[in-house]
Amino acid sequence: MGESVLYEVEDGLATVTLNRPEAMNALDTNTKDTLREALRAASSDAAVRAVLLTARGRAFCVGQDLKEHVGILEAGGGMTTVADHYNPIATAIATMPKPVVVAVNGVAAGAGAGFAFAADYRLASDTASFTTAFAGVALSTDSGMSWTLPRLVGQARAAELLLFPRPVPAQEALSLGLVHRVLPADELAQAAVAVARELADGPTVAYAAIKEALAYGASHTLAETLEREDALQTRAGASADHREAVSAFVAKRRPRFEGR
Ligand code: T3D
Repeated sequence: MGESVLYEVEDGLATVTLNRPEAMNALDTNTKDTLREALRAASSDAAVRAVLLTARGRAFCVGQDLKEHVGILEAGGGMTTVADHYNPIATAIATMPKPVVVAVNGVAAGAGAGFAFAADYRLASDTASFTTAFAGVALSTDSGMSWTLPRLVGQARAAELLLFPRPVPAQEALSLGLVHRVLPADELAQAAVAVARELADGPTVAYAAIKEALAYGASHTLAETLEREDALQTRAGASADHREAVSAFVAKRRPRFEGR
């Protein structure tokens, strides 16, 4: 059995691959530890300008490894994994200062769905599905799902999906706004790399500012948001990529962004 999370960086694109296909990429302690550290590495590495999160096998990720979890419960262990893993992982995805693309290749359940919802852009295979799953095992929510899900589908539908967990097929997920694109299974990987590559070659400072502005605007007043937009636009406007984009526009050529 190899590493449960693969991490590779090529030309500014970090690819993080869940690699426990035999366990439907269930999140055991080692997988959660490794995923958290991979995302932290991507976040802090200035050479990384976009992140692609995906998985091997027929599932994307079925959430907490319940087979490991039952052992912890039987041994009288407390629940520390939300603080130790799910919160840092969801935070790393949502606050990554570069775009995060997720390629959902199969079922995404519980925290697995939560990780996908925390990302910036979601592509799904036509064989994929999403289930909140938590209530099915008598849990509430984690991995930021109570924050992301209502923002994606609205409060009423979020409540429905959390109270009555069921696998939502990819096409329905598309119409609900849970994913941006659905592709035939054999086209998913290539399409996801193309999207992630475009973002990795893009204006990284502006992307980080866009992410920060959206997150800030979601929970602040208009006046506060305008003030933050001013600061963020000033930051983006001072970037080399902004100067390059404007020069390229005037010269009628394609810009070449360097991510600074
Ligand atoms: O402390 C804490 O734990 C808090 C943190 C919680 C975070 C969470 O993520 S809680 C939510 C945990 N996940 C679930 O409850 C999902 C449970 N799984 C399912 O509902 C279904 O398996 C799926 C809808 C995801 C997929 O259904 P299907 O029909 O495609 O597959 P299956 O036949 O149910 O499962 C195939 C195998 O995967 C099976 O193993 P077996 O019988 O072949 O040995 C099944 O037990 C295993 N599996 C599926 N989900 C998990 C799992 N094994 C461990 N953990 C799982 N989560």
